[in-house]
Amino acid sequence: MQTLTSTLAASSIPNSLQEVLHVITTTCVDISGKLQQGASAGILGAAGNENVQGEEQKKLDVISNTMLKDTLSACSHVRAIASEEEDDIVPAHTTGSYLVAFDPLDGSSNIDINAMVGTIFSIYHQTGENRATEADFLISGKEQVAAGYVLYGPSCMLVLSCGDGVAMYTYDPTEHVFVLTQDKVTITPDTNEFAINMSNQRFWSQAMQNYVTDLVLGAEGPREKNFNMRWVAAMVGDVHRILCRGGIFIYPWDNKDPSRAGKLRLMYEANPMAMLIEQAGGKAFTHTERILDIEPKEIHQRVAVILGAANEVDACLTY
Ligand code: AFP
Repeated sequence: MQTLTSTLAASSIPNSLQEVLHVITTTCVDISGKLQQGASAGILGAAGNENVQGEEQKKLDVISNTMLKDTLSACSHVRAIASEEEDDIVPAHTTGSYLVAFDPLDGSSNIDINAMVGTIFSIYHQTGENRATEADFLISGKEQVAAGYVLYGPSCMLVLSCGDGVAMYTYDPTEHVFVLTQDKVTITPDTNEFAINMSNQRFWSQAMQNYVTDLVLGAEGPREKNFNMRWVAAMVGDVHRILCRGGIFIYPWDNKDPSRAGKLRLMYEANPMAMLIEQAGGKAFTHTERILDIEPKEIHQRVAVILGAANEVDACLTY
């Protein structure tokens, strides 16, 4: 049996990065435990405050964020963290070599209905010994040394890339280990499945409306094949489905709030997912550029996201 620990130990990944990954994954197992307790522990529902982006925080958003912040800040290899639930970056150790950005609980509207949620993370290497500032985090996604997510579904899964493909691990609660259950994950370039929040259709650009209209026209339309639609309302769930059986996921720009480039956050949603998708042979773009090439301007920046099966992303971009 190959486990996360044994596969990392057999790789050329530096021990320091292995330790950071160990901290993230063991904390996520503890978050999974909290999620399993759910209503019985009185930890469902709203926390009664908003995050920096004006979104209502759930109790479990706050709990997961605190757990990851505490454990990562205690790890000597971590220079600083950035989180969806923190207004500013949190400096840790000036001698640490890694910056970690994370969404502690993606899809938090799913928490109260006992549906899929996950933790998304992105890791950068940094040299020097300065006290970290926000500027240190403003690095394009192609510089990530590792990215992944832990999915809290019927089973708890870790999906990870350290720049050499994508591996999936399933947590075995009896042995307390992540077991390697799929290596070298690949996304087939063609698909007949798309994921988009259709209720926003009237707010999209005309080009995006035309693209989705053609998908929905199916075999009778210009695409000449039928498409199926899925929407988990947690990017982590939609991306996981695409890594398992293909598809395209889109959260486009819309004119509900034209000042926002999109709903999803670049640093701890789009970038780590783009790395996983590209490492699995797919593509990840905004309307105009490759996500991993974007030079971030601030840690909570938003972007439009079009990712998944390579040929379908290309087809979408032609519109
Ligand atoms: P929350 O984590 O705030 O619930 O948002 C989840 C998310 O950022 C992303 O994971 C989903 O794909 C998307 O929002 C869902 O958005 P809709 O509310 O438009 O379905």
